[in-house]
Amino acid sequence: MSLLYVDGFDSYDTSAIGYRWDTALGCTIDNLHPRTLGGNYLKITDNIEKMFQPSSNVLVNGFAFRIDDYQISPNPFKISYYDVDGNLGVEYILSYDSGTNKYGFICKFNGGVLFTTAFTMVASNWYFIENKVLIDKTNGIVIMKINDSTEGTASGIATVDNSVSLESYSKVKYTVGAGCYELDDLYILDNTGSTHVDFLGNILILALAPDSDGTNTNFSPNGSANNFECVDEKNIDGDVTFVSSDILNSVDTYNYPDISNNYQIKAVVSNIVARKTDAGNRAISHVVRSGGTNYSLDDISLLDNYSFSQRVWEKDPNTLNDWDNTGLNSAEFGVKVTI
Ligand SMILES: [Ca+2]
Ligand SMILES: [Ca+2]
Ligand SMILES: [Ca+2]
Repeated sequence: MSLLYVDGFDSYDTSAIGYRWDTALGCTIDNLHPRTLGGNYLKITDNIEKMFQPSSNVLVNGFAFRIDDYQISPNPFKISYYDVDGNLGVEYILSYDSGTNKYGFICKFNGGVLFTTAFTMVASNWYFIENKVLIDKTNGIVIMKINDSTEGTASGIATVDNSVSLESYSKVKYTVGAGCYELDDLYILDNTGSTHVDFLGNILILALAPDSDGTNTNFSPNGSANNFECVDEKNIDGDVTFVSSDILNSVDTYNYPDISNNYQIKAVVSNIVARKTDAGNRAISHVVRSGGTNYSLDDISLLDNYSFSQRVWEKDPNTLNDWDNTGLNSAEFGVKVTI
């Protein structure tokens, strides 16, 4: 694993935030202040948490950030990490400089200030914030970038509680103490694997929904005539429209709209919401069809209730190279019954 989670907030509505995030209070999917393409973003007035399975002691988190309504408070907006035992790790706290009317971040661990960034941000503008932590009891490193420029760094420091069982973080929390803040184009990665092991830089996340049935239609459509019409809605509709199968190795794949610009594609991500109705264990895998071959990933055991899974294809499995427009535009994505 390298990319642990990505979210452009364009493929679901406020009602589905709970599928993707572990807790969310005072959060909505909003589009009043679009950053650029993919204009929906997450608006936070309270807090939101994401848990993940760490595979290393390096964590990088990036997201577009807009200060919509700043209010003076000890912690108006902060990014907090938690280690695998639940102890608070490094925090980045938004701060305001009244002399220049600009904003920056203060990086803290265990009450001590590790660094203060340059104060470069103004309210109502989008910025791309990235922070990296090397998680270590004595030799940790913290770095923060704003719009690809390193604005704060510290090293040779503790970034994890001395008693922690494993030097890794497993949760990030964004908390608003006062005001309103907006996030978009968010990624979280560790440094395992060989593709994305460090800052991605200022990225954009595009959302695509299925627009026709692909090569594989082994599943049965329920609630709409065609398979893709059962899984193309933004507002996840539960048992109203869905595709289903109880046959091992059934595959459904869908076509997606072509992207016209010549983007440099860092990864392609597929998102599935699924459940089982069997009493026993049933599992699915995410599938991509590229170059005429179906490729599937790990088995994901299903629950009785709908649950969300996201898988990342950092390379085109057909070429083993970075995705290009041609490969992506002809690829199909879908689902397979594996248990
Ligand atoms: Ca977006
Ligand atoms: Ca549906
Ligand atoms: Ca296509």
